[in-house]
Amino acid sequence: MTRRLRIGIIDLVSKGPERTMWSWVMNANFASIMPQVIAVWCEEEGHEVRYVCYTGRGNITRAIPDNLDLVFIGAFTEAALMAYALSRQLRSKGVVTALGGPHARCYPQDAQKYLDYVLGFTDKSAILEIVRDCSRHRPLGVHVSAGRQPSTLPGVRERWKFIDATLRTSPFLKLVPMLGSLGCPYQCEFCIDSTVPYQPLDFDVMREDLAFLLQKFRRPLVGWHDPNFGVQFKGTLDAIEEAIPPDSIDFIAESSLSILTEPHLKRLKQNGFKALLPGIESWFALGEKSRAARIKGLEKVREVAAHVNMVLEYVPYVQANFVLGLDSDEGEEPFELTKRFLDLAPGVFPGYSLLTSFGQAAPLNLEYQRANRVIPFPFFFLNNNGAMNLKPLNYSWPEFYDRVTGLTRYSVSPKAIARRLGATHAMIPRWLNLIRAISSEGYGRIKYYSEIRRRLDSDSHLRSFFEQETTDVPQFYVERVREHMGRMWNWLPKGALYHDPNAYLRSEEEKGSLRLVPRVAVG
Ligand code: B12
Ligand code: SF4
Repeated sequence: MTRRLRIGIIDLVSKGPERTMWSWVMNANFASIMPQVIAVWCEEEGHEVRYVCYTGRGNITRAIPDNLDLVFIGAFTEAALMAYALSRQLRSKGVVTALGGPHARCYPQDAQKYLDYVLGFTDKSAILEIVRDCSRHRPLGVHVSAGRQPSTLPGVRERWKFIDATLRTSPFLKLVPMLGSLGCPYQCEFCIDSTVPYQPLDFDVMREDLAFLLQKFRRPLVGWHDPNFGVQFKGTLDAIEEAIPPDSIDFIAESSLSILTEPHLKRLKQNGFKALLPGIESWFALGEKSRAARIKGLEKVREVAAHVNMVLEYVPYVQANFVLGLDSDEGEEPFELTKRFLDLAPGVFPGYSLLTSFGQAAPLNLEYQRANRVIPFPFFFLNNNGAMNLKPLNYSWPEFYDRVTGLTRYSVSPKAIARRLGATHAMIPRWLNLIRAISSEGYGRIKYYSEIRRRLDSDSHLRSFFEQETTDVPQFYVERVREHMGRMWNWLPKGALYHDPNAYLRSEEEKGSLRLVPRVAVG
C-alpha cells in the first residue's frame, strides 16, 4: 500500500510575473493538458493534490503550499529557468521535484541537474513509479520515459475541476483544452513530432467531453492541442457531429493545409470551427505539409495565398505560421515573398518563428550540433522569437535582423492592419488581429528586434556571442532574465543561465543508438 502523499502540480504558462493586458486576457487559455491529467491520475491513486496554473499573476511561492512531498512542474523551454528556480526553492523545503513537458523532452540532461526526476513521454505508470519512489536524486536526477505516447488520457469531464479552476482566472475568454490525437504522420524534419507515430485518441471520450461542455457553457470554446488536427478527418468530424448539434461549440485548431481542402472546410464551418493555424513555414522547403511539395518561390506564394483565401471564406480567423532563417533561405527573396503573400492574402495573421533548435526535439538537431551551429542562448529566450539559437547558414546576423525587422514592420504597418481589418468580417477576429498587431507580438517585437540589431553594431560582447567567439552570456540578456523573473531570480541555481548546446549529440555518442534510460533508474 503506497503512502498518501501531498502532491503539487504546477503548470508554468508564464516564465515570470506578468503585467501586460495580453497576458491577463490570454494566459489562462494557454494552460497545458498534461498537468491536469497528472492531477487526475494522482487523485485516482488517493493522493492529495494541489494544482496551480501559473499565468504570471500573483506570487507563485504563495500559491504553492508549504507542506508538499512531491511537486510535478510542467514547463516549456522559455520557462525552464523559472522551473529550475522553483525546484531549488522547493528542495530547500525538503520537497522532491519532477519536471515534464516540452523542456524536459528537449533538454533532459540539463534538467537532470536541477530536478529529482525528468520525464519524457509520460503515461500513468511512469507517474506512479515516481510517486512510489518519491525520493531525492541528487546531484543528478533520474530520467523517466514511457518510451511512447500514452494510448489514453483522461478527458475534459475528468479534468474539469482543474480546467474550471484555471478558467475562472481568465476574465473574458474561456478556452477549454482538448486533445483528439497524438503524433503526426508527416515527417517535417525540424518538428518534435516528426518521429512520433500518429495515433487518434478514443472518440467515445471525445463525444462524451463535447456533450459535457454543452452543459457547462452556453457556447463553449475549445482549443485543440493536437499537433496536427484532423489527420483522421472523417472519424474526428463524425465524432463531433454525433456528440453535439452543428455549430454549437467554437473550435480552434492547428491543421496542415493539406488537410484543409474545400470539402473539409465546409464541414469544419458547419461544425463551428472559428480559427485555424496552418503552417506554411517556408517558400523554398518543407512543402509537404502545405500541400505544395513540388512548387517553390512565387508560384508557391500564389498557390498558398489562394488556398488560404479559400480557408478564410469558411473560417473567420486564420494564422499562417512561418519559420524565418531556414537553411534553404537566402537573400531578400524569402522575406519579399512573404510580403507578397500578405498582399495576396490580406486577411491572414502571420505568425513568425525564428528558426530554433530545441535540444533533442528532432534528429535534425544532431546535424546542427555536429556542425557546431547551436548558440547557447539562455533557455529563457528560446520561444521562437526571443532569440534564434542557430547561426544562419546564408545570412550575416545584421542582415538577418534587418530582414526580420523589415518583414515584421511590413506585417503590422498601418496599411497591412487596415487591409487585414477590411478582409476580416467577424468582430472577435478583427479585435484579435488589431490587438496582436499593436501589442508585444507586433510593435513589441519590432522594438525588441531593433534593439538587438542596434547592439549587433554597438555591443561587441553581444556580437561575439552571436558569432560564437564567446559563450559568456551578454549582460543584455542576463539583465532581461533578472528583471523578468522578479523575486525568483534569487533562487536561480548557479550556472542555470548556461547550458551545453551540444548535449544531445554528446548523449547520442555516449549511448550509441540506445534510447535514454527507460523507467526509473538513477541517472
Ligand atoms: C498545442 C501546442 C501549443 C498550444 C498549447 C500550449 C500548451 N500549454 O500546451 C499553444 C498554441 C497555446 C502553444 C503555444 C506555445 N508553444 Co506550442 N505547441 C503545441 C504543440 C503543437 C502540441 C503540444 C501538445 O500539447 N501535445 C500533446 C501532449 C499530450 O503531448 P506532448 O506535448 O508530447 O507531451 C508529452 C510529454 O512531454 C509529457 N508532458 C507534457 N507536459 C507535461 C507536464 C508534466 C508536469 C509532466 C510530468 C509531463 C508532461 O506528457 C505528454 C505525453 O507523453 C507542440 C508541437 C508538437 N508537435 O508537439 C508545440 C510546442 C510544444 N510549442 C512550442 C512553443 C515554442 C510554443 C510557444 C513558446 C510559442 C510562442 N512563441 O508563443 C508558446 C508557449 C505557450 C505556453 N507557455 O504555454 C514548442 C516547445 C519547444 C520547447 N522545448 O519549449 C513546440 C514543441 C513546437 C516547436 N516549436 O517545436 N503551443
Ligand atoms: S505537419 Fe506539423 S505536427 Fe506534423 S510533423 Fe509537420 S510540423 Fe510536425
